[in-house]
Amino acid sequence: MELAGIVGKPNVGKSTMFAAMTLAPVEIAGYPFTTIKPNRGITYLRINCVCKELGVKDNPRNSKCIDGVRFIPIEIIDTPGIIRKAHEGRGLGLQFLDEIRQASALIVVADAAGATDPDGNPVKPGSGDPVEDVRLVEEEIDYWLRDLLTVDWRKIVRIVESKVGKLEEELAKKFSGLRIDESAVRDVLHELDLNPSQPSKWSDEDLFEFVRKLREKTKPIIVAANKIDLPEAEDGVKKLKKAGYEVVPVSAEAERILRMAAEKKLIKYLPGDSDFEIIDDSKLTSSQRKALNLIREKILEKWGSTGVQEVVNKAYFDLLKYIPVYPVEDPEKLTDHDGNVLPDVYILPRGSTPRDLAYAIHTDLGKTFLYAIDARRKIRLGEDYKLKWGDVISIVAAGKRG
Ligand SMILES: Nc1nc2c(ncn2[C@@H]2O[C@H](COP(=O)(O)OP(=O)(O)OP(=O)(O)O)[C@@H](O)[C@H]2O)c(=O)[nH]1
Ligand SMILES: [Mg+2]
Repeated sequence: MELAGIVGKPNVGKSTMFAAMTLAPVEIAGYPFTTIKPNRGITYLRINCVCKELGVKDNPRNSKCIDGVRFIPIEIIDTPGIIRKAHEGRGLGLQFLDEIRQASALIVVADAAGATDPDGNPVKPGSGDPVEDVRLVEEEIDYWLRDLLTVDWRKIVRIVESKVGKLEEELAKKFSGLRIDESAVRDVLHELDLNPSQPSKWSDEDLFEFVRKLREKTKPIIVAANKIDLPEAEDGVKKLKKAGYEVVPVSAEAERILRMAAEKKLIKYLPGDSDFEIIDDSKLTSSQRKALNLIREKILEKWGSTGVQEVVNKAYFDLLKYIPVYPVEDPEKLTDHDGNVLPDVYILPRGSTPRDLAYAIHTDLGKTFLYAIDARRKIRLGEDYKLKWGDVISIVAAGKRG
């Protein structure tokens, strides 16, 4: 399952967003370092399911389908707050970043309302700088990566300069636990024009620049500009966008309230919806009614949604450019071997082929892959066919169909 990490300065709303995404009961409080250990949970990407277009009733297995909306699970991790010099041990340090080494994307939560100082202490809204919230986190992660590399740097230099191994290979080996491969390493070495045969000549700045670029390439970030329910956030969102970040305006607290109200069957609301429906008005207390009306007026009508669903959707579908694909065994009935209609959805990087899909389902299926059928058009696909958004694919493998 894909993994996304939530990182950020203390007290910006990381755990609130995590709670809204997962409905897990986690600690939330208005002071720094409330979270001291990472929280893990499951959240979902939201897409329009192909069941509607194909006019079938589906029986999802690895995902959920609610009123024609498909929800695809991903793993999400909420982490403790990061402050400047965390890599030197300030605050809670950075050890906990080990837990998000495998993340495909990072969600950096910023306090768009500027209601916290650089250490996460509450201040008058509008006085904190949300752009600094993101920069400090990026830089601390870069120091963390640099320090990881520094531990083995002399060994790597020796291996490379005695021609026992190549720098690309050694660096890729070093970072393989971080989902960083040799081609990413090679690209960065090339872009920065760093000499791969004499790493002993690299300066400290070269090393830092190298990990910075490597991080940008392999762990793209999306900024969740939180607290848009506060008026000061409007300016903060603008500043973050101007700084060039991929920004989603968010109210984690509003999403948490809506999700909990939906869970209690007080309202009809799916994550990512632009409005909700009150199921039975007589069941609401007057303060609940007031809170819901405020959310509708101040967030949904103004910003289009609470933004929380958009954060993960944008990370996977825009930033990482993944596409959803539906594998089926029977291309006529669109079922698996148990007769479930459109049972599964997989998300794959754009440019993936049916063989890549087979490997994503199971290594054995990848190895025995023969060809694939486009179940919509009922045609056999060529070896180099690039999968498209919402493709329904039947894989034919040696010895079995899967
Ligand atoms: N106005 C507003 N406040 C929010 C929002 N989301 C979270 N908060 C508040 O921000 C404070 C911090 O929330 P947490 O979720 O604990 O923040 P955190 O980033 O996990 O904090 P640490 O675990 O200490 O790093 C709490 O008082 C929340 O109620 C939001 O969307 N709007
Ligand atoms: Mg927290």
